[in-house]
Amino acid sequence: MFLNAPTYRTVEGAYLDLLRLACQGPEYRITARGNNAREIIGVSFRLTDPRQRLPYIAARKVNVIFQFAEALWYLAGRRDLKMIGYYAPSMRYNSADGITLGGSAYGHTLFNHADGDTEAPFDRVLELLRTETDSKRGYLPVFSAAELATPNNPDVACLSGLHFLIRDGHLHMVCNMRANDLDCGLLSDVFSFTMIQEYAALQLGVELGQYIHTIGSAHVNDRNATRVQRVLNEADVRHTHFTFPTMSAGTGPDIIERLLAHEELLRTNTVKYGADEVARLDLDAYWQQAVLLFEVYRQLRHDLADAVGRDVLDALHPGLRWLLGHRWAACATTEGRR
Ligand code: 5HM
Repeated sequence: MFLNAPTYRTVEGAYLDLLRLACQGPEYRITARGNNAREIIGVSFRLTDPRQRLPYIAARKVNVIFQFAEALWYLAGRRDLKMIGYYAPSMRYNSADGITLGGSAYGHTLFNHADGDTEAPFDRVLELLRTETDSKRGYLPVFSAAELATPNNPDVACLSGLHFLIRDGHLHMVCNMRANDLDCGLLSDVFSFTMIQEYAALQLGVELGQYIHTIGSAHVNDRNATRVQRVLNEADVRHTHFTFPTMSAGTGPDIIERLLAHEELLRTNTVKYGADEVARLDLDAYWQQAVLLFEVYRQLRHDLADAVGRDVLDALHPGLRWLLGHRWAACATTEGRR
């Protein structure tokens, strides 16, 4: 009987198996909005340790700076292109007005009150779960029917909704996606959504539970086929793993706001931070890591650094340093490239 989603401890195992499935036996070949892709309909997986949200595969070159930026952009309930477009310039193409994102600004939908309400859906769901712990109603819809009514909508939400369930003192989350690009979208989506789950668990004062990811259209675009093959080849011969740390207990809206104030100063090149200065900031060690990542990106983008400051790289978690070293030559340290 295989009625349950297959279980993995880390996102890396699920990601690799989905790529294998799409490459070895795609159910369909599709062409949608100009993209040729291999597709499987209706897949899911379960992560028992949703904190292990990063894969360590050199051929994939994950952009962990963007991933942190996107997770924080969501948690802050934002939709401005100004911030997220700095970390992912291609997101400009999804913006109808060049100023904001639409359906894909999931945090804007989750963390701001909807028309006709005075509270954000996220806060409503937390309130519900505080009063009826076993509730099945902790659902946060993201995709909206109104998106279908906009002609040539460049940005229709791929995330249908997030479902929070507290069972045995753990916050589990089921994520429903109408569509997911297995190579490009899945990793940053799982990264951000599990950060939202961990953030919610902290607000509720419960343990982090399992993460279940379900996809309607799971696909790999043909233009990414060569890279996907390189990823699978590497996975056959090499395994690297770093343990991702636990989000700090005090994390809440105040910390996110303070952190994003530093992010803006770095993004606009108004400040430069050495590792010592970051260590003295009004943020705990967990979130200082995000500031260090934004300082790395400032050096890459504004200073056009050939070699990012060694103090900043040394202060980073070894897993983050490994990912940076495989993405940008300017971040490669002797132990960063193995
Ligand atoms: O034509 P459509 O709206 O489905 O194109 C959006 C593409 O971006 C799809 O390939 C979808 O799977 C991918 N995507 C993703 O995987 C997009 C977003 C942004 O909403 C996302 N994950 N978060």
